Amino acid sequence: MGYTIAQKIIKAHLLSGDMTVGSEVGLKIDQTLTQDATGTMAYLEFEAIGVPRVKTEKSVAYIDHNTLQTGFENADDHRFIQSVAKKHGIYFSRPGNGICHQVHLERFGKPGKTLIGSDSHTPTGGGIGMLAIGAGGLDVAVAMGGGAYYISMPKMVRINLTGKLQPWVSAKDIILEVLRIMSVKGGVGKIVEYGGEGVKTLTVPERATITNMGAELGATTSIFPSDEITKSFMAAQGREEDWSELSPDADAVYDEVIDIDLSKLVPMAACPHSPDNVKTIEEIGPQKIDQVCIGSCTNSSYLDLMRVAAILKGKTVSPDVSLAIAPGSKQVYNMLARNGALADIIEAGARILECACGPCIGMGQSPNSKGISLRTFNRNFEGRSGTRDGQIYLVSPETAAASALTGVFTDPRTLGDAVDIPLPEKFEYNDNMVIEPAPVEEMDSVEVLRGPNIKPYPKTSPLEENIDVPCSLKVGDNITTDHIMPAGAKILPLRSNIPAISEHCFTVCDKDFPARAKQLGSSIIVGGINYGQGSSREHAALAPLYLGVKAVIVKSFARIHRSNLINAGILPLTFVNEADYDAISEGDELSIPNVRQLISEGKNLVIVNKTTGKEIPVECELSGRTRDIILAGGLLDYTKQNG
Ligand code: MIC
Ligand code: SF4
Repeated sequence: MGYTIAQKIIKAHLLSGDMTVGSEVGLKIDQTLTQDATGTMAYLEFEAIGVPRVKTEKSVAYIDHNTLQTGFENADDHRFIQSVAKKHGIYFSRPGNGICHQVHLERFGKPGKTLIGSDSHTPTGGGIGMLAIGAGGLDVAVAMGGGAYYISMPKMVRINLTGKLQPWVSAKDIILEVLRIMSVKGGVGKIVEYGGEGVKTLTVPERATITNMGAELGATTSIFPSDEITKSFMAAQGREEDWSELSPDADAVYDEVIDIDLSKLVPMAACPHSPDNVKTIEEIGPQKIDQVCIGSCTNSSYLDLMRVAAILKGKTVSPDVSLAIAPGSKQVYNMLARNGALADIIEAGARILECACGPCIGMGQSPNSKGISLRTFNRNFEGRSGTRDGQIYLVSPETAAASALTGVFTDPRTLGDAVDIPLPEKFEYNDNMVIEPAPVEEMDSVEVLRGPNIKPYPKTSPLEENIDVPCSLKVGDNITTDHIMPAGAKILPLRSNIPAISEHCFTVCDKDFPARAKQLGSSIIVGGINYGQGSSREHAALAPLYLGVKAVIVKSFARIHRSNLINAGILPLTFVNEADYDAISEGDELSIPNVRQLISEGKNLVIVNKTTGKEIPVECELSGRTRDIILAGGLLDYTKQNG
């Protein structure tokens, strides 16, 4: 039996386990990336592990999220990351160089290699045939120290692309179609591989848009073959020697196959407040809009912005629309500046932002009250834009630009002849904004610079014998990490200060939660399906840890968040019978007798609801390794104990 692309890479990097679906495999990690919002914590954890120099082939620290500097905090964190990177062998991508995923694809990614990143959109690297996976900061710290990265061996889904996109239909519309078919939880426990004749019609930036937003499926990752198109992209980046070919075996077996005829797709949008709430632009109709934002790691490539510039050229943005554009990288920005496309964009009235995440993570450009905002981004969770009642629609750059001109939802196919933008023979690359680490002989003398906002990792303790605590919060289905640990310009500067950021934990759902949890001392949270979807931020586990949360009981978890809970030493429990969700109310006194012993023996647990008397069976699927992590009180303690 042959192998899929992902299985080939896993096989070549397998350090432990066998490749049976659902069992735990340990992978050798070739490359890591961090961004600043998760990076400070990841490097504090790396320091705590105590390895002097990274053991990966390449580790890069990017500054792209916390670039709005309204106080000293973000600048202090950037300085810390720069100095810690220099000391420990990590390349540092300065603020202004661009969004981590875009820059990594352009300058560092290599087909066939493994990459983990402390950001859920790390799968962007799948666009050039990398096995690129989003992870918690602590997992990245361990991998930088030479440790394996563990995943549960995923099922393989093949998305068979046939035909060719019609003019004005975009790669974004392909991934929106996949989301429509699979939903935001359809990819959990799966790797999505793209194949078929249609792949040859897609450029690398288009493939990267698709693998990037594969994160919204809940998938472990997404991947494209590495072919002649990949080769010419890499050659145009001056990196042809980094290219290698990668395709599935002819007899590779997939657990699921989905066929998509590209020629049948039309422009679409993900409607509020979920990336899988997909409708065609035609179905939505010519509704009035207030704002358009173009950029983010999904759609800010040279190709995307050249198309946008061509649409805007010689026109003026509708008087009722605010159009903001953030190019994905310095390379993209520079090329637009040199070839005049930037002037076309400026002339049309766009508000140009620095190349960073910006509005995507609520760092500015929050829309007006109830404002309808069309964005080329990947997430439209409620409140994420910074405006609680903002109505965010996720669309292609073509739909975004066309609508910015008319002031209403506009199908770009109404614009007439499509613009044909070829990829350049050579991109204008220049790594002058990437600082190399200090040579080995100088690393000891590098001083790590810490600001006053940088506080240590929260206190942990080994799993207790019994848990006897109340339920401090009960939430519903599809809770995102943006609910658990909101981001935005006000809260993101607190990412390196867990006590301070914890004051915002779950406040989107219940503004009294932090005070209540603190007053209770220890407690349990109850949730529904797909709990913790979205971001990789381990703060969504560290803040609850700080607030005394001992266990989270849900109908099902999203992958990265579940492992972040384990890393933080919080028990991730699932109801054996989903209906038992109704058997716990907020305020109920809960007891898990003999929890330490039962967990160490690998047995299932029973929760006793002392308020109602009901016994509730729950599961805690842990491998030998994750069981030991939970018993130790989290991955940091486990790693320190086990070297
Ligand atoms: C996001 O898009 O939600 C983020 C901000 O990039 C996060 C990381 C973070 O919260 O710092 C992610 O996707 O992992
Ligand atoms: Fe940045 Fe948005 Fe991409 Fe997250 S999804 S990495 S915030 S651009």
